Amino acid sequence: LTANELLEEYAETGTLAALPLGHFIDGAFTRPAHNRTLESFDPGRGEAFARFTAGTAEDVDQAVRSAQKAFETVWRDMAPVERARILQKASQLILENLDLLAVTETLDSGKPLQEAMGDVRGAARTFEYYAGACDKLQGDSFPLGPNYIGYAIHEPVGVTAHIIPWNFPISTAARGFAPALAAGCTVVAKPAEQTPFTALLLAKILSEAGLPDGVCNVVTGTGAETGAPLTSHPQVDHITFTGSVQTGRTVMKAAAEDITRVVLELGGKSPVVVLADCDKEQALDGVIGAIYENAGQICSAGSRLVIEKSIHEEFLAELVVRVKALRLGHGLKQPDVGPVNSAEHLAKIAGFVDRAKARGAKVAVGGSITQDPATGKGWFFEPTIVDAVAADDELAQEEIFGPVLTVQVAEDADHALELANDCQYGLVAGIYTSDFAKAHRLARKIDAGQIYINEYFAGGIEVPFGGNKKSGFGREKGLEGLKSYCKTKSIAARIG
Ligand code: TXE
Repeated sequence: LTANELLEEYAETGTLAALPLGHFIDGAFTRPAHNRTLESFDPGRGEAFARFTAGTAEDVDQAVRSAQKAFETVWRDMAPVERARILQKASQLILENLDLLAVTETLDSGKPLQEAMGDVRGAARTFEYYAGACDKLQGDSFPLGPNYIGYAIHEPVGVTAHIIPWNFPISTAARGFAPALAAGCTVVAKPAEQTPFTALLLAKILSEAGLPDGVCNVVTGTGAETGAPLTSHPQVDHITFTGSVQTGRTVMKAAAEDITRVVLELGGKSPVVVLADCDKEQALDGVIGAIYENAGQICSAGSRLVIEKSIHEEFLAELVVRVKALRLGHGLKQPDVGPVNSAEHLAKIAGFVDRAKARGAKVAVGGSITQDPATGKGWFFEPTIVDAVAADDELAQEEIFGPVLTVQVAEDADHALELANDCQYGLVAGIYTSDFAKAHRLARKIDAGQIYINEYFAGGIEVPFGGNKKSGFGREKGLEGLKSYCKTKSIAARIG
């Protein structure tokens, strides 16, 4: 299957029968006996374009058993350098399949093709990074005196479940699979029902890279029928969940039943603090990218601009000019801003803005549902800025997960800090200032898992990522992300 084959079929029929249909279990695509299917939609047109299997608890059980067997018989005890070679090969094959994966991601999620290509390159980089870490998972030794030996080793936790959201399907899959596999764990994943295809393709690519059968399995379906049986399966040893606070709570309760380890990466309402002494161009670019990339559907989107009063009017005027210049369109046409992922999600975003208008909000630009100007189709929301929002307004507190920027005006840096922290979430924060001492003071005091100074989304797979407060707990990425998939065993022996 190539990207061109997909594009030709899509251009001719508007659908894709060529995509894999079925789960990926034990090294092969499998269709369960019942084979009930669901539709996946192209958000850029608002129309169904492909079908996928609606998994059941039975399918999940088959996948978990396969992962359990592969863990015990082949993967746990494989020499780390051998695991490294497979992950490195996977990285290379992901890049060889760049176009196929990116086109599939764009059709399924709606995101602009250039962003999807960035996500696929990021997935390849993630496998490269963790390939390098496989044989460097060193333990420790303890000074117990001459008559003892004390040391600790890191063992893989076992079968890991990965519940994946629709906003970064391949990135989130790679971010979970690569460190889990590097640590010696096996995988059962459940992609979001809106975007099932790239996780399936990734599992197939891993298999082509030499991953033994059963080490990475993907079961598609809804949260209730497939996700819930996976997170409550007794043979699952670790759950990596990325999604909403509400579902995160349900997953944590399921994990509590069996005392299963869990990492929760939930939502955000992240502030971008822009101080009067910043480099204006740098800050304008940063603020635009922070909220309009992926149409704002990013857990770490910079959705609150906290701006120092003395530059508020001037900065906002310039932002509005730039927002008006953003081109909307179908993801395959490489627009500045693509559609949002579903009709329900579009309605949710519009609900936030309509309620704000009813409260008398100052909408500086945008504010309405719209369509692809080329076709009159698709689920689009205008890039929007709502100015001078009070700290207790729902626009400043709730995750909208769309292209809607909330502006909060701060008297000075101290007030900006207060506004930045006045929120239930604590995922990331951006700071724009030319005063490095001020930047680091704020960075220390803002309650968030990661801070970006003078470049929003700075850093890559090397940097640990995760939330504070209602944004969750546990860290992914970096070496800390690898440790999530390990359990430390300490061994102390008397030798004298
Ligand atoms: O999330 P859910 P939804 C936020 C964002 C968005 C809102 C709702 O604000 O508007 O959440 O999105 C699976 N047991 N984020 O409804 O339900 C589900 O099938 C196990 C932020 O899509 O959390 C999907 O695979 N799994 C976020 C995944 O959970 C279950 C990314 C996420 O879906 C399940 C996405 C269950 N009972 C949404 N119910 C981020 N942090 O980036 C559902 N799922």
